[in-house]
Amino acid sequence: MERTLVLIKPDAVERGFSGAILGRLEKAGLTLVGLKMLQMDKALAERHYAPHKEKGFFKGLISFITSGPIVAAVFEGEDAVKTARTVMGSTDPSKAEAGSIRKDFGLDIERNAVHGSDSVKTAEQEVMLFFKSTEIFNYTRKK
Ligand code: IDP
Ligand code: MG
Repeated sequence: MERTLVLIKPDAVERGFSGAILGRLEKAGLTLVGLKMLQMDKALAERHYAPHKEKGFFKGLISFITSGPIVAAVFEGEDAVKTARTVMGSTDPSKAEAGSIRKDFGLDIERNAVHGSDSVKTAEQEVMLFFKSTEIFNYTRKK
């Protein structure tokens, strides 16, 4: 079954939206199979965002993502990667779709409430970066 990594970013955690965001992903049919709270250090943040290291916003992004605790979650389901990103909406909250997580909870293009893996391959790598295999659970979601 496909898995994806979700991070609830410091802006959303500190504004009390963690539960609501997890709820939206569950409501979309995804199964929560891993969950933890942590504060990313610079090394983890730079690894996670390595594909963006040449971008002008990289330094600010590292500083933001390490600025406070985050919630990391693994969600599983058919098309989990795409489903999670659809529920999250576009990167820039001001352009995100009505009813999306970023539209409702994001502040600006940087402080946009959530991260979601962008492909199945990236998801596998990102899940491993944040979770040990024993921290991911197997169960059937009931109706
Ligand atoms: P995504 O999170 O929708 O996949 P990416 O392009 O992968 O978007 O960017 C990663 C993260 O970097 C975004 O979620 C956002 O926090 C931040 N970011 C993206 N573009 C900008 C920008 O133009 N200015 C500041 N931060 C940005
Ligand atoms: Mg991305």
